[in-house]
Amino acid sequence: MQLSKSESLFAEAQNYIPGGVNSPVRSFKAVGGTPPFIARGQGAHVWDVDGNEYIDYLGSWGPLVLGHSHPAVVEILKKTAEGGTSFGAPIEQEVVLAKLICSGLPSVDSVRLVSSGTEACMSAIRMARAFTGRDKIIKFAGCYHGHADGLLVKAGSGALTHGIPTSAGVPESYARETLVAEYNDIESVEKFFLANPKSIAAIILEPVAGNMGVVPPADGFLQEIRKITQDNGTLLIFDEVITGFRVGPNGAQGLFGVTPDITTMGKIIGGGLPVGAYGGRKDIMDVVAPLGAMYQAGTLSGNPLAVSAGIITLTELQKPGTFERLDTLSQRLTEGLTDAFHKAEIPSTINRVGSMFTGFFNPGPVAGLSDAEASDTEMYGRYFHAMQEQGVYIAPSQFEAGFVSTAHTEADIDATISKVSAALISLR
Ligand code: KE4
Repeated sequence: MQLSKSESLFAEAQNYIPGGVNSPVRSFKAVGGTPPFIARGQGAHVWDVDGNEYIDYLGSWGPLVLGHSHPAVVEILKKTAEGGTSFGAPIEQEVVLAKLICSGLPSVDSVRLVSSGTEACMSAIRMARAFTGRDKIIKFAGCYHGHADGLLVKAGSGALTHGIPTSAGVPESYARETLVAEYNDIESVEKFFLANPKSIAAIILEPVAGNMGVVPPADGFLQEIRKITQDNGTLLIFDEVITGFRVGPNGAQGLFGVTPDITTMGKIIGGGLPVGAYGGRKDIMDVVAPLGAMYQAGTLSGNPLAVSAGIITLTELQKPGTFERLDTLSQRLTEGLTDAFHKAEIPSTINRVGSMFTGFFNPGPVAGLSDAEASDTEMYGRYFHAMQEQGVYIAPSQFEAGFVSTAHTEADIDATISKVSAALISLR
């Protein structure tokens, strides 16, 4: 793999951008080496500035469920841009996207669009506090809900990757309102309710964890969380920024049959453009300005380009058989990976829900954060680079999810599996 142009660009970037990247996980700090600068993407493939081609399982960290440069997405973006890119005023497409989201997610009577998942989660927490009049929240160690101060406590994703589970710059006064429980451990939640009666505004969680690597909810866990929040007058927030329209047409709440009070979204609903959203029960959403006293605003909220790309993406996903195909392709991939790791006699376990998956360098099971953290991250780093050499682009961290898109073909999957086998041989 020849990366000379990426290397010179990365060197230059570091003169002007912290770490040379606009988001820490992109820096390859966890796996070492130079991040390839991507020149273009098409379908399930990306090319870097040195001309190297990769089969892409990062999918821009989740938004690109249709793959890169989907023709219908490109077409709508061109058409929309010709009419203007932002007005700071209501547009028809906002109503169309809001209706698609409300009809897709059982918990969402009403939805407010914002520009990132961080903004969505930050606003959802503020709304829960405004609605309940309570201050404390419960999150789970290893779950990541963006970088709002009160949520950067024992966070996942890049915070976990770079070993900064509680970020610098977050005042103790903020952090103390955030109680941190253990994913898939209901007793760790119960003790907080016993110690903080009538004080907990909300529980926020990823209904399928993606930011410690993929960790599905244990049987009954989501139902137990739903019950304990109802019993205590606490709101339940599902952070479906990753899982929303990823694990099924009705998100994780549809897949597992548990309806939260509030849902946060992002990624897929913007089709690769900057987007986020929070929505929920009408009585809760009625506290949001201009209706109620909870303030939240945004210059580019409901941006025509993001909204148009989101509409096309959600509409494409509604085509019959789409989620079945994503599941079939993803199963073909993870079965092939399991077989390849087994043949190479490398301890590993693969967690998958729909078209999101993680291969852990860990004999397994990986059912929570402590299991995930016990993975061999040094081996993951070596595997990452071996896969890059083979032309397969995966997350530069053990604590992230991989994604299959509708653009992946059986040929891509089979090629990936043979490339994995070759990569694993090189690790011996
Ligand atoms: P953004 O602010 O990055 O749009 O969304 C924050 C967020 C909220 N909730 C969940 C469940 C998320 O996974 C995310 C962001 N995901 C990370 C990767 N796991 C984004 C990649 C990055 O930070 O560069």
